[in-house]
Amino acid sequence: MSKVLVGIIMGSDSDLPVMRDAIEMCEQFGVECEVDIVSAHRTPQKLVEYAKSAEKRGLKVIIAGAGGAAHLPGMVASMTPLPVIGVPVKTKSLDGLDSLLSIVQMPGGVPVATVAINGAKNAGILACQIVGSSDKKLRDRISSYKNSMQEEVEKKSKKLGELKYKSYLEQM
Ligand code: RP5
Repeated sequence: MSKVLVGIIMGSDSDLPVMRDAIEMCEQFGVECEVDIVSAHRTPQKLVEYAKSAEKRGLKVIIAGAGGAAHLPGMVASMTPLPVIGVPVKTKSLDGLDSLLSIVQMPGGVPVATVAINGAKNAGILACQIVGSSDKKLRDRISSYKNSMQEEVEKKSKKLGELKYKSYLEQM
């Protein structure tokens, strides 16, 4: 059994449809992750236990997603030396701007690497990149992912050149 290196937590199960992108990226790069619901406001004790035990349990990075008054990533970051990536989850009332501002405006000394609203995919990639800084094979897998994106865009660019924009749009 491989070691769990990335902890993915979220404030509510309602965040899971967004956070699944982070889980899927870890799976794609072969990085073992654990997934749990930890709420800064509804389960504060669990939050403390999770953050304080993360390093000892062997995690290397934590991804924390939350919406609204999104205190989870910052609170976790305040209690662990591990890097924390915050995912602002889009909300119904304020479109996730509330989540973004709650997560991104950390005071000096307690960083949270904040991705875009609903940017769980990038959070997953970034977590793998952090783990990959000491794992050449993982870095190679990330490089081939980047190369495949480049090839994809080059194909589209060639096709656009051939078809011209109207025909390209018609076949989209
Ligand atoms: C936050 O409150 C969660 O991260 C979630 O995004 C939001 C709403 O939670 P639910 O009311 O859907 O459980 O703590």
